[in-house]
Amino acid sequence: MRARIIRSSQRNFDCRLSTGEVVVATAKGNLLKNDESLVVGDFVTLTLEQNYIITEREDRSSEIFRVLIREARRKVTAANCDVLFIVTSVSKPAFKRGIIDRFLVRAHQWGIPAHIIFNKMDEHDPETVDLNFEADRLSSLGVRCFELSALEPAYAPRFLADGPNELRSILKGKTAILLGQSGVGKSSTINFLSTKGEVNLKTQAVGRAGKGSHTTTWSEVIDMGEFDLIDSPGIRSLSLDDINPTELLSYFPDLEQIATTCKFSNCAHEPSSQGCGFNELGGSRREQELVMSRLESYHRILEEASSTPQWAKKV
Ligand SMILES: Nc1nc2c(ncn2[C@@H]2O[C@H](COP(=O)(O)OP(=O)(O)OP(=O)(O)O)[C@@H](O)[C@H]2O)c(=O)[nH]1
Ligand SMILES: [Mg+2]
Ligand SMILES: [Zn+2]
Repeated sequence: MRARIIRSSQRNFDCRLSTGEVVVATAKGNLLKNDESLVVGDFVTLTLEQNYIITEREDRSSEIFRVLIREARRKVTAANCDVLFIVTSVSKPAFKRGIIDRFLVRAHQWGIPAHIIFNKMDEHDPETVDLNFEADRLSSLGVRCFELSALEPAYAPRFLADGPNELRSILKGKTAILLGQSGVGKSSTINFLSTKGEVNLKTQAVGRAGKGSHTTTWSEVIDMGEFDLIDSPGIRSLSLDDINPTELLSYFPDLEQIATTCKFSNCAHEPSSQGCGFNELGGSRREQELVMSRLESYHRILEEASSTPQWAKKV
């Protein structure tokens, strides 16, 4: 019978059957040869002997992974996600634009469409985070931005077109994974989206320094009725040192397009670069700032990606 892995711990897998019932299964030995070969989100075939055994894993439509350069392999942490939501907080932890751009690079690498959730809008200070600026700088990428307060069910968007209702409507029939720093409210957002309150994931206050408490420790699939959400542990920092620097610009399609206007194909896109398209941007001052803020992220990540030797990245 067909099932979906919703949690895993060492060699035991919690699997959800089509009836909604959750059973514990172990896996046939050959499925665990590489220790990451069964992950949350995988669809599998189960047989019932003395207990449930996973005999087969279906091909994946997508993988959330990271390249372990020292071990020259991919570490997959979740499978079959249709869309990913980068959850950010506009209060504590402090909003970090760079993290959004980093996750967008990953989303491109994984081939999964990404959207942003601006959470904790009940504590928003317009002087600190300009939501319209943040949304406009990503609009050409097809990234949608949702504003919400996971603790205030009635919160209606004040700055952007999309709020909780639009979020619910694009989730129907899909599997979405929530990613972001610890304490931004990933688990709270999932609790909030369960309209009947049937989901009650553990959450924990952000510490004095504005840092999350790393409350969620393992990824798991949450059955939301009309859709599946994957809760994930908050990250400390999102390293991109496994990215090939020569490919980085292709993960910034908005910048890549402008770069085609640079006079030299090996242009470094620095303020001193001759004939660089980024130094001759048209449009309003604000439009230029939107682009330059993306270019700044690109340069930061490029520096990091260039600090790791190339031979280490052939995975
Ligand atoms: N004011 C306010 N607080 C919120 C909101 N959403 C979440 N919080 C609080 O922020 C804290 C962290 O929320 P969590 O849902 O545990 O955050 P998380 O992203 O799941 O964190 P990790 O599991 O550690 O990665 C909790 O104390 C929540 O009550 C919100 O919209 N407004
Ligand atoms: Mg959590
Ligand atoms: Zn250039």
